[in-house]
Amino acid sequence: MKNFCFALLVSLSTTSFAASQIEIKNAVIRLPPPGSTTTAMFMDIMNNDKVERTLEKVSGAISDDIELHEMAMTEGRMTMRNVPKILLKKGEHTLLKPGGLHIMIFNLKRPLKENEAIDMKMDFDRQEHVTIKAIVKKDL
Ligand SMILES: [Cu+2]
Repeated sequence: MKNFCFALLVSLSTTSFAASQIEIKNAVIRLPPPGSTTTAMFMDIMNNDKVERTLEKVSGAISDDIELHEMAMTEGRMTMRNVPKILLKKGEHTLLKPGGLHIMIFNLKRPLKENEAIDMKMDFDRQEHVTIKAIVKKDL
């Protein structure tokens, strides 16, 4: 039993080492106004890897309709649009924030509550998947 536990510990620490190349902090979801089923998620993604990485997909039980978005100038107006992936430069923080890159959540399946923690799955290149908890916050 002792050996088994040791082996388990080693394999767990290997997994967390591999996942730690991408570090996600301050993941938050904006509390939508009552009746609204659309919102956005923001966070700080640090790429500690020696190469450029990409965020490819975000999913979660709260919605089947989640997109990666960027803000862009179109005919003199700031608009948002869907992008296939978000580039994460090596050794840099990529900030997803209001008015910039963000994760758009449409068709929420249930109302969110302030300060609740929502499990979200982030899919990166090289088949790397990270599950995070995003906190629902008012006034983002
Ligand atoms: Cu958007």
